[in-house]
Amino acid sequence: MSADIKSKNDLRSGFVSVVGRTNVGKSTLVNAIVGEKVAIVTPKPQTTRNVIRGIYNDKRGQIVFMDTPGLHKPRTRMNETMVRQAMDSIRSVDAVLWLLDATALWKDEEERLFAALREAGRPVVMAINQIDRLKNKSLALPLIAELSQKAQGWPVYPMSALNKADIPGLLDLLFPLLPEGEPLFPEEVYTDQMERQLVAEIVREQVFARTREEVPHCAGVLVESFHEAKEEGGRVVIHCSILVERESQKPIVIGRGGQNLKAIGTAARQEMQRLLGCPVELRLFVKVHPNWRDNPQILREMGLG
Ligand SMILES: Nc1nc2c(ncn2[C@@H]2O[C@H](COP(=O)(O)OP(=O)(O)OP(=O)(O)O)[C@@H](O)[C@H]2O)c(=O)[nH]1
Ligand SMILES: [Mg+2]
Repeated sequence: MSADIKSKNDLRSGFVSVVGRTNVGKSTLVNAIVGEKVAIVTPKPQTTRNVIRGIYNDKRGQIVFMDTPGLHKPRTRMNETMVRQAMDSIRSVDAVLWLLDATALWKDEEERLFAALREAGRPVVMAINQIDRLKNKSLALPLIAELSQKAQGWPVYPMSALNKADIPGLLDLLFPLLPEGEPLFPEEVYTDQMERQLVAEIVREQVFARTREEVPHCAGVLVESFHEAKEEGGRVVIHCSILVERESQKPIVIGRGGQNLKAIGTAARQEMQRLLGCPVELRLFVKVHPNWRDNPQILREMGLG
């Protein structure tokens, strides 16, 4: 057997679902591990709405991380789908990375997830994230002890997704949990998302950043058209609708004199240009669609069906 073939047999590859309560830092962590912006991140809960794959490679093999919507109490069909997708993911993966919040360790969501994980029987790593937000580092010790007691053998790893130095130790815990095998995706692929989905998410991130209270949660983005550049160096023309649920939300998104929508468009266009590597013409339309989050057809169009 040649050395080359032997080294290939030593590779490990598989799927790791990243789960946890909403807002604990799952998307931040997946982006940090992959080294690319796979998923949008905002300070608001319920940011991630569907399962997004972010792919990490090193000489040990490949981990396909599945960033999932955060667990919360769902009040619409869309939110039910979000939570269901996250819970379903734990049965089909090689290992689960459960992210917890150092400043609020254990709530109802953790209790439910714990029961589901024990039933699913997949290997689990528990990571206590946002450890940097503790006033004193020594405060982490009782949290680790508390979780270790519950965990029944699952490793407990304190970390901050904002601290790159914490990532290698986490990967060391995950790789041994994966089966031996060749990478599942080519090395240059870092996500499974299509350009259209990435574009919709870029707009949604700006809507989240520039609206408050219930408005971001009631907003969704549909890519109405995406026209490739006709010639080399030409511009991509993208039309997106921002759906809101009530008439009163429309002027909030648009802002006085259209200023807010303009800011959303400018920031989103700049990021699209970086992503696509060419000039982008972006048109945004704000539409009222009562209860779209309970509308199966719209949810399917958004990939949330
Ligand atoms: N201080 C600190 N902030 C963090 C850390 N990880 C994430 N955050 C912040 O927490 C907020 C939520 O992060 P996300 O990555 O969107 O959280 P999420 O778990 O993906 O949230 P959902 O998609 O809503 O479930 C953002 O403002 C992040 O910048 C961390 O380790 N330390
Ligand atoms: Mg997220």
